Amino acid sequence: MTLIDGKATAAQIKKEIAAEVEKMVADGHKRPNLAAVLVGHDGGSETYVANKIKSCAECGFESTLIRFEDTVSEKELLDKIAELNADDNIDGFIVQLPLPKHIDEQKIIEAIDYRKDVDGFHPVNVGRMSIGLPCFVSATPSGIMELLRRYEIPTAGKNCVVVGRSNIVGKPVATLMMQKGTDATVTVCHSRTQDIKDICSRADIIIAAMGKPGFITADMVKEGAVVIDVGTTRVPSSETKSGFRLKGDVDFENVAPKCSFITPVPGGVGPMTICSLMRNTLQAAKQR
Ligand code: L34
Repeated sequence: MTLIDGKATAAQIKKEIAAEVEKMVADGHKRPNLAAVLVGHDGGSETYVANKIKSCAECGFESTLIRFEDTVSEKELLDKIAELNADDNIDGFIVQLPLPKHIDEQKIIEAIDYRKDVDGFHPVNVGRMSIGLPCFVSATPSGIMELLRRYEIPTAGKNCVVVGRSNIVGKPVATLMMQKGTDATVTVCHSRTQDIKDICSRADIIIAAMGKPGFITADMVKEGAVVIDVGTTRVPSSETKSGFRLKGDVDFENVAPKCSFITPVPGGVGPMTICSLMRNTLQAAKQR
């Protein structure tokens, strides 16, 4: 069993990005600048956005954090997005999800200029990705693909089962896995799927992205399978200072011994998500 080290891989990629940025700067270009909009004080979002801002510094980027209370109106948020769209200093920006219930997430996503949409959530980017055109690919799916590439995990003709059908992970990662060049045979399972255990147990590659801690158990996993765990749910824990710990969608302890490759939580897909965002931001800066 090989443990896929997302943290180390992300650190390596950030070094590569930083080297490229220093070259750009030496050539007289300005540093890439990423803005992040954070609404409210959700614990997970706070951590993820803080990690993104920290990664900007590691990559030699400028960053701008814009905070709103969770009472912000949709109009105020849309006004800020219009401002960021027009701001020449900002190469790309994200609006961290989830947003409070009174705000229409889709409306927010569609207000972002797709050329600055480094999250790759805008329908233009999603559409371009789905037909294999250059675009911003959303960060979690592209981080997963990068891990498969860097660990030289074969995908062509393999049975890949994606569990979860969200717009930000399940759907795009299924699309990427089936694309020419990757060539997996993809099955997507979700909450209404029948015989999910049977389907998973035939998979060469399982990508678990439904946000149900410990859902994928050892009896669902074939001997020698590759397991990618996208879940990061906070569960109560008496063993940590914070009072919680992160748990993936995979019952790691019992599944890992059966796998050829597996990602841990934390330290697997999470850090790669952030590093893909850095890559997209660099690309945005180059394109402008
Ligand atoms: N707009 N919203 C927008 N873009 C995104 O790309 C995200 N996502 C998801 C939630 N909402 C978003 C993230 O940033 C999930 N996500 C994310 C990012 C980073 C990490 C996890 C999820 C991460 O850094 N995970 C670390 C542990 C962090 C901790 O200590 O809590 C890990 O090792 O898994």
